[in-house]
Amino acid sequence: MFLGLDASTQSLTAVLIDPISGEIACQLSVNFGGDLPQYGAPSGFIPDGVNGEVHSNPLMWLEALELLFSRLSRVTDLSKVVMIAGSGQQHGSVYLDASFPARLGSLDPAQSLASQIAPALTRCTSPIWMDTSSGEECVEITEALGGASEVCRRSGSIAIERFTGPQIRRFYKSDPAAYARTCHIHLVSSFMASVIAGKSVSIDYGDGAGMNLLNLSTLGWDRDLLESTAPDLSSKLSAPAAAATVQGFISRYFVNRYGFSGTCQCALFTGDNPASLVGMGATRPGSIVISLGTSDTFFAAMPGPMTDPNGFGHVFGNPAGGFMSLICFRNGSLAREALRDRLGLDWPAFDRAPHATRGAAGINLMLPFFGPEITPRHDFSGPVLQGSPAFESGVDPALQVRALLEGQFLNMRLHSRWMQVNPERILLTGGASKNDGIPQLVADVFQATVERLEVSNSAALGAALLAAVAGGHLLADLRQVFCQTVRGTSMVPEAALGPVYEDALRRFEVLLDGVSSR
Ligand code: XUL
Repeated sequence: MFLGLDASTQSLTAVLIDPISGEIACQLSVNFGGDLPQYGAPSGFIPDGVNGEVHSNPLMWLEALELLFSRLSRVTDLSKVVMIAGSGQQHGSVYLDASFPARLGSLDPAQSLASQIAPALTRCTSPIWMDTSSGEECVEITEALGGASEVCRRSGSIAIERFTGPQIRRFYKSDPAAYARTCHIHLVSSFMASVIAGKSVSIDYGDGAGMNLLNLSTLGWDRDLLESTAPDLSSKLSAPAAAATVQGFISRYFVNRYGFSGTCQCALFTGDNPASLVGMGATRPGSIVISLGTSDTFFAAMPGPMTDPNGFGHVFGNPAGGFMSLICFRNGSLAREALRDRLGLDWPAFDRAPHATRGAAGINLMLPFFGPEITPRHDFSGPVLQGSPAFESGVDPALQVRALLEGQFLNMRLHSRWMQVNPERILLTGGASKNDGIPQLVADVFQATVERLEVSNSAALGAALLAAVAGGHLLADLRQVFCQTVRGTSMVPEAALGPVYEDALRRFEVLLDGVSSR
């Protein structure tokens, strides 16, 4: 059996697959807020950060790993797992001193991971992808490289606040002594893989491309980007490598504590979005994936390298080879949750709303941003509404729910134009894709057929498939078995709504331009 783990913003998820029988043997999650309330991170990050800082506690991720393995060991025989791979929320970083490899190599199964790794942390919290604090550092890196287009040409993205390079620079500037003590900088993905492999492992091309440090032409760290980010940075990063490269046997710690076999191996981890591309069976160009998570992401395998002239889109390594494009929207579930709470609805009522109001005359517009947004970049302090009095006053909550969702997908349509794809088929994944209301709305806004896969944990499934690939299975065979769309659930667009949403898109753009230029 092959185990895939996904360390996302709000939870750590395991998917265990058996490629021979074609079965998913087990799926389990640990929710950081619900299962580990002692870390004070109800949504997986430490609330109330100042100056745009959003951090998380890496020890919480370690404790979640132990809880997940102990739950898994109760329902399945972990000695049957032959390979583990995984994914992590992208861009988040972990800072460790010279003792990290030795600590990993001599973990005592009688003590917890968190207590044994904690002394190696040179920064006790980890900036994650929601962090917008490194604007100044982005400007400095951009100037040092001679402009945004040069940073983009090399790394696939302009300098972006949440990307790891600008975050590293901010750490170096704010605490140079702690930076100097740091000998290993890891992404969430490579940190978790290192712990499982019992040694400090590499960063893969998929997640590494989210750092503003990887040169996409050479697939090595870019010397000029490293130098303009922080001194001596190359010595703190291990050489990048392809996802699913086998790293060696699992640490004895997990063999002794949770019953894994000593011959179980560990492969490199990747980012959650690249893993999701694999889990959705979308590693070849042709389909667009929309993932509705804490952040919403819009991504696709790329036929050739192409960058976003407006700087919102990114190019990451595709774990199956080549590249993928990605656009991230910060106000994903965060905005849906905020509106649900503001209107006093529960999730079932929220999911029914777009269905109930389908075909309502006229499109009310909502700029669906309840906090700072990265696509487009703007410090929104709340949504902007334009429409009928019943809509603006909120007397009919369903109208607002519908406008929020329409606004989210119109914003996606607007900001994915640079990809020059007119998707005929959209694969939808993530919690909010389960009921029919939202998928039908996506089909109508994009005028494309929307399909869903059986497994909603697409990143963890993708990681499990990558583990199987590392173990010698062919991705094409695995895709046939594990990435089938659910029959009878595809949503066909209503053609009459095509011109309606064309018009809504134009009005949305005008409204957004007016607000952004203020
Ligand atoms: C992608 C991004 C988020 C995180 C968290 O660039 O920032 O999607 O990967 O899921």
